[in-house]
Amino acid sequence: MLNDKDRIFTNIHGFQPWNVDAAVKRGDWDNTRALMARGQDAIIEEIKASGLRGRGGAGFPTGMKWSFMPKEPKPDRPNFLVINADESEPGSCKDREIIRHDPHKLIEGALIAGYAMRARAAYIYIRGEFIREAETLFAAVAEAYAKGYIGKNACKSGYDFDVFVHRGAGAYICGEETAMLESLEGKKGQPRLKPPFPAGAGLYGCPTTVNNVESIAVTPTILRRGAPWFKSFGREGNAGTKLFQISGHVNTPCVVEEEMSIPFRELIEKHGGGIRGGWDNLLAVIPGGSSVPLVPAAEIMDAPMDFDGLKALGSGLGTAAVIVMDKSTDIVRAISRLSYFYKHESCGQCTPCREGTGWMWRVMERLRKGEADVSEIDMLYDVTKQVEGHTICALGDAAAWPIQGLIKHFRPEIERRINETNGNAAMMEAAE
Ligand code: L3W
Ligand code: SF4
Repeated sequence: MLNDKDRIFTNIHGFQPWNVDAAVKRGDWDNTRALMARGQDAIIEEIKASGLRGRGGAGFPTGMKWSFMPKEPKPDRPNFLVINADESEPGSCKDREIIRHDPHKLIEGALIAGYAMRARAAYIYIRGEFIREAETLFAAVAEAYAKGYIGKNACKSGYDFDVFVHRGAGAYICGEETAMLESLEGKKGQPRLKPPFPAGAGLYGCPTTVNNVESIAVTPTILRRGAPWFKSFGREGNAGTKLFQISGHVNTPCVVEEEMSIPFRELIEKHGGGIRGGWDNLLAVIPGGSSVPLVPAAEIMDAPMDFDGLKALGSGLGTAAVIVMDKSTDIVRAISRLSYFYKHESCGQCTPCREGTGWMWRVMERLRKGEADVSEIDMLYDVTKQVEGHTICALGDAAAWPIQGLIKHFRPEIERRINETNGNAAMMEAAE
């Protein structure tokens, strides 16, 4: 269980101002030059040793990702850092809070990470709908320039580093790292085939690291307090503290920083105020944002909330957006609504996703209304398997997995609904 003194995001609820003077009082920008003076490779090694894994959904080791960047960039092929602030995953709302209330942690992290990976500049790509957040971020970046923290000779380190804020235009797919790069280049936001990974050929074809806002914002504190401190939280392979976003049928929905691997029940008791109507009323949980499969109540109760614990349940930590559903939830309707979201957000460039998301949503709607035949459940499962793993980016998988989770755990409910509708129709026919 995390004590207040071990929280990285000390202003995540905005009780104090976000501005640079308040941030400095909280410990940000404290002798950043000395952190940089440790040297680029030492910083990367420290982040590797901390066990930090990417906070954007995939959990890729952050230090390792930085180490893929060329150590001697060519003048005509500079290294770039791109920070993914296109937070659009249904249920996710943590990067928004960092930018609203603690933007200097992100900007200081950008400088340190950018320096470590020999990047010339950082581009922060912020979700188009985040209008107030973008205003805050632009203002915070201007403050950092005015103080000499970034720009020429950043923090008097002798290193020149620029930070650019780029606003998105409302497409979920631009949160996929290569679609984001296309969008930054002024093109239509459509994912690229990988490999090459951005580390080999990213923004304008140059070596690029794409990291999530939270991954970057925690790095200054890790360096100040040390890798062993960060690693002391969570289980092996799942280190650190984490921003959990608890929404849905709990008594007190919130964004909270907790120790990784905290059991689900403890997380909800301590921060979510318990389940609405009591624990017996819990139906299921989507533990990592809409792209990961749901987990039924009985299975998640004692599960450690981390990458490996949730993977073992056939789901994932994702962005740690914990969506709680009680027994009043129409679970088939909920998943059907998610299917509509993925159909709507598909960029349309590959056939299994463009056509498959539409198919999946239409069959989900038939199941929701109880109009389908029972045999369509297996047919739908087949379609999800034809989409999964056969697309350019992970959106195809993300559209398939929630449906697979529904069929795996709630098949009797789907069948009940179909039988009830058929039974009602038969009764009506007999009555006529
Ligand atoms: C160099 C290699 N780099 C992997 C890099 C890669 C990327 C990172 C992870 O999807 C997931 C998705 C969503 N050489 C490399 C390499 N990399 N191998 O590591 O890569 P990957 O492919 O495992 O994941 P991804 O395509 O980045 C991200 C899931 O996150 N998600 C949340 C999404 C949330 C948002 C939001 O709200 N902003 O988008 C939730 O589950 O479904 O599975 O950087 O380049 N050999
Ligand atoms: Fe576009 Fe979907 Fe293909 Fe991703 S999987 S590239 S969103 S069509």
